[in-house]
Amino acid sequence: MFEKILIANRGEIALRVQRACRELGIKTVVVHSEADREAKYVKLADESVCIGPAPSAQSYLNIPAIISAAEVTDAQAIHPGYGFLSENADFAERVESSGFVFIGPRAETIRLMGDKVSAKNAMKEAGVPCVPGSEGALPEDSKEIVKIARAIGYPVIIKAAGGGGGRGMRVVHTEAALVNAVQMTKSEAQNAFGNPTVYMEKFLENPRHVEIQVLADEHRNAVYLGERDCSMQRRHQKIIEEAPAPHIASRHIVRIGERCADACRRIGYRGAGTFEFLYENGEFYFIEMNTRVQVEHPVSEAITGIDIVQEQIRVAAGEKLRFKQRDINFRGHAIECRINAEDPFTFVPSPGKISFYHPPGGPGIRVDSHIYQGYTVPSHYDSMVAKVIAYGDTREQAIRRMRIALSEMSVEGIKTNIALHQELMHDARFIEGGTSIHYLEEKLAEKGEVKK
Ligand code: MV4
Repeated sequence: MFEKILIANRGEIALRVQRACRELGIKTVVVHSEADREAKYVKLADESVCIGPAPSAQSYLNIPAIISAAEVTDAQAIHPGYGFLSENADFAERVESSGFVFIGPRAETIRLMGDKVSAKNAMKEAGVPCVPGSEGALPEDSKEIVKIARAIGYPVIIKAAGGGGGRGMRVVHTEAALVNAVQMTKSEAQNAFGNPTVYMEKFLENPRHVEIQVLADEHRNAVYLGERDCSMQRRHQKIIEEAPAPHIASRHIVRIGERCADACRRIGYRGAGTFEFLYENGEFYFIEMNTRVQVEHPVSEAITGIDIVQEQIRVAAGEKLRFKQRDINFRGHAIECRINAEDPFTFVPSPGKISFYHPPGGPGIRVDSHIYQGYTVPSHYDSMVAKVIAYGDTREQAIRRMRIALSEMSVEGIKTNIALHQELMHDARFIEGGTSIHYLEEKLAEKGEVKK
């Protein structure tokens, strides 16, 4: 096992990784920007290194500074967390070529999944069901493009190979709009990602976002840790995630989960990963794979009892997975609410000093957060300040516990979205379960609180 790990991230996930390291008896180095110098998790680490000024381009994305920090502190491995450099194949490569272990998949795998066309091809080949669409990239010839769209049937969606997470997409409803839409998406893709490659899919009008968590080692062992429903989102920002996904029979999860684990073995996947699916009319359609630990990993930890971050570290050190699929039992229900420092009506970020903080607690409640009374939420980064995870034997119990937790929780001095979560925990459609990716935006539009 490693003796010392460098954590190349900030906020709650830097603390989360630190806790996993501590439990494994591993020393930690936290790198931080000038804006995060006073953060408590920085002081809790065994060592810390300032890697640059507040803007992430000069700190959390500064590859040479992070590698140097690993060198001067004698760390053996680097955990990238989520966001920032976590899915940057060049970073993974630089980490490994500098003699450190990258806690994540091989650089080659990150690159394969980063290109959405090659990711989809690889998954199709591995037997994972995908959204019907073009065979790989769209050709140049307009007539060919029109033919492909006719075969798929309208509406279709044009997506950039370099995109993902909602960036670089355009829905097309008619043949008249098609060729121009492809040209526009290509030129935007060139500007945004330096890659004009686009592909086409059938546009699913009202799907849910259901993802499968996997864990794999270097010895071709792979398991799935069930699914998460992440449909409750606004502008591609998830705000509530839960596991299991309401109203999906477990035999369907077993079938798709086995496919994902099998795909991991075939491509030689290593570490934690997520297969993202759209779920509509009882079918799963693969869209993208995430090659990092995700924000919402705690709900899967809650229903399986497996510490995903510790397992990431173990497999990065070359260990074999300590469990087979048959050893994994799914039990109970977990819901995560992302608490953001933002105006609950306009969604404008609300950084600043936290004048009072009282976190919730009690049976089945977990809070993953780096904040404390007196902490100043910097304006330079993501607005998420805490995750509240409620676990119960049933979904109803998890909801009841979440309501209590939200009512106990108090964050003053900045605005937060706690009131929105409290409202959603009493929303009839949420309580019913199984709402689509459009539900939250429709609800907010009805309330007249969305400024477009
Ligand atoms: C789609 C889709 C409908 N049909 N693909 C958006 C994020 C990116 N990961 C894929 N996305 C979508 N792809 C087809 N063929 C609808 C979305 C989508 C979406 C997906 C997941 C979660 C939230 C979303 C919000 C809007 C659109």
